[in-house]
Amino acid sequence: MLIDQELITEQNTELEPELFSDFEHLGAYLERRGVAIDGVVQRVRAFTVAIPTWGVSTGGTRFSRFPMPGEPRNIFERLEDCAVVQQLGRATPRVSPHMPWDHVDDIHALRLHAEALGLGFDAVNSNTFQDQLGQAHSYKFGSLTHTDPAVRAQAITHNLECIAIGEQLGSTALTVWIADGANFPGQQHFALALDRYLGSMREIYAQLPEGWKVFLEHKLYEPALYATVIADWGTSYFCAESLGPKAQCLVDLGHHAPTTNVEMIVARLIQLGKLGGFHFNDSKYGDDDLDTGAIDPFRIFLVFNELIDAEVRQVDGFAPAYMLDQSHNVTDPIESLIESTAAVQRALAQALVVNREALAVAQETNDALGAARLLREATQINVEPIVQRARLDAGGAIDPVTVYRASTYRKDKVTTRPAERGGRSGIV
Ligand SMILES: [Mn+2]
Repeated sequence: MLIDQELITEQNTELEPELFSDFEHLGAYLERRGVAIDGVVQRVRAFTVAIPTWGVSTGGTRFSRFPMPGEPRNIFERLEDCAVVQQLGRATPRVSPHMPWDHVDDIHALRLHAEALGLGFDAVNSNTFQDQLGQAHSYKFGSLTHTDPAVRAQAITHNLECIAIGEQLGSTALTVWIADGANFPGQQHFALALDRYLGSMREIYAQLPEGWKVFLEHKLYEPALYATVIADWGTSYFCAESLGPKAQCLVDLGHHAPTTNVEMIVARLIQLGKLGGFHFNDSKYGDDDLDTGAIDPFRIFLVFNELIDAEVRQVDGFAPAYMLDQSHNVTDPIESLIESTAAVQRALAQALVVNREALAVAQETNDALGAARLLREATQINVEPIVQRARLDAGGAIDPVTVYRASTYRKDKVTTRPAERGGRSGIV
């Protein structure tokens, strides 16, 4: 255990009387509304969200990165920090690696290291948006959609290597996000670029092992600032549908124009049977990669409202993969990941207490205000005791950030992890 279990127990013992009192009160309130609180706690407890290995390092912007003393310097140390998030919060048992950032020669040793920390591996992310040292061809003008077949072949090979590594790590999915696009009108032939993408993806798709999925992650803009090949959910859906049943769409909340109705995209992809999963984060202006729930918790709730609706309707094959994808520039990433996990759990709990029968009646009878009231009421309920109880029952901390701050974890790491020069920013 990376954080002294005594410290957790001590803090929990102190906070339990207040939590149990709040929980009882909330339970009575929910019971009057026809909701059994224990069922909601069980659902929140069963919910897990993956964390990205790059999320535990300090992020950065185009301008700078301000590394935090004691931050992890390699995948083994990144896994340790991920394990702290899991030990305190108990909702993040899997990590999503990024290749080649997390590459090591001994993949088996990496898997064992993760297992020893109580962690498993989620989707493997390929990286063809930057050049690596010694790489034969540059991705400056694209990767899977590049005009030169040799560049495309190199990008395909990298994705196949990611699958091979993923198989050794126990992963069952590959996430593909490409930065390919254009910065100038006329620079790229739109149709030919998309054709080349599909051609490349078909070769990757053909090598997917049994039981695997490939998630196609779309993004409106950046680094291509005029046109991006896989810019929106419509293009993503078309590609996933063209590729076959193992290909699904991944929704990164920050990868849309600021006013886009993301929950409606979620509903559409559910209806079309192509919702593969999420990268949760929050934003105010663009792909800000801020902490989930930091800016607009209502939007996260509305996304979960669609997810629970799909679950209640038992939509065939509905099993999205959940992950956080954030850039922690000014906080301790461990604290941000703990808080963001709680924000997702809170949205889930609120979506679970929506009176769906009443909502269906309001929708069928065109009671616009009544429908809106039902959603608003759910978000006004303080579900914190449910989230805290779920964490406590799972062996975590009632107040994980306070326990973390009371520990000497980061302070110890400042000594044992002397800073290295350079380092990457890690935003995808
Ligand atoms: Mn993402």
